[in-house]
Amino acid sequence: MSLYVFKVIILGSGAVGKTSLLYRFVENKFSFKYKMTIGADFLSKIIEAYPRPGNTVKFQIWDIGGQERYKFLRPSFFDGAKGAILVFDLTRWHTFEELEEWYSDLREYAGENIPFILIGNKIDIIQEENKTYNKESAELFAKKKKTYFVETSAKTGENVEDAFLNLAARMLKNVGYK
Ligand code: G3D
Ligand code: MG
Repeated sequence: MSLYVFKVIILGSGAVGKTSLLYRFVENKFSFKYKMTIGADFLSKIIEAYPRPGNTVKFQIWDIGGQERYKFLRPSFFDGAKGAILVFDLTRWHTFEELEEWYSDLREYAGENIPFILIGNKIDIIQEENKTYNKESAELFAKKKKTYFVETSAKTGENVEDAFLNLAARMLKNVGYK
């Protein structure tokens, strides 16, 4: 039995659902009243490690607020991160385009080696309104960077746990867990 503690950072433009995804994962709730961004603090959650049970992973997930505060907090935000989640909003394509910048910050401040996953959030709206989006581009972005793309909904909870489990597996692999 081992306990792995991993700092994870969640990145993406405003209103893509970062805080909501965190809240869904940690509390299994979605609330329209939950508007606060956690800022320099973090939320923790312990999960059974994938792929093998017996080991546990403790996520310490750091959320970030607006741009200005982000720039100010940047060094401590990235420091010691072992994994990252890049989020865009499936209903607002510019938030996908903005990911290149978040990605380059990730590589510059957290290092070339830390694993990340790509989340397209708000799939419930796409489904409900029969919308489409440029899925090929999202998949290509993930493929080029050798990672995993998943559509989630913080509102319904769809794929949220999956996304975090996938990241846990990548972080464990990255620290040499077999
Ligand atoms: P942020 O932390 O990235 O800035 P928030 O984003 O988590 O604050 O979410 C921004 C808005 O999107 C919120 O709406 C939130 O309820 C909504 N949202 C987040 N995730 C989802 C989702 O998966 N589906 C739907 N339908 N909405 C989502 P409000 O109106 O409260 O500002
Ligand atoms: Mg937020």
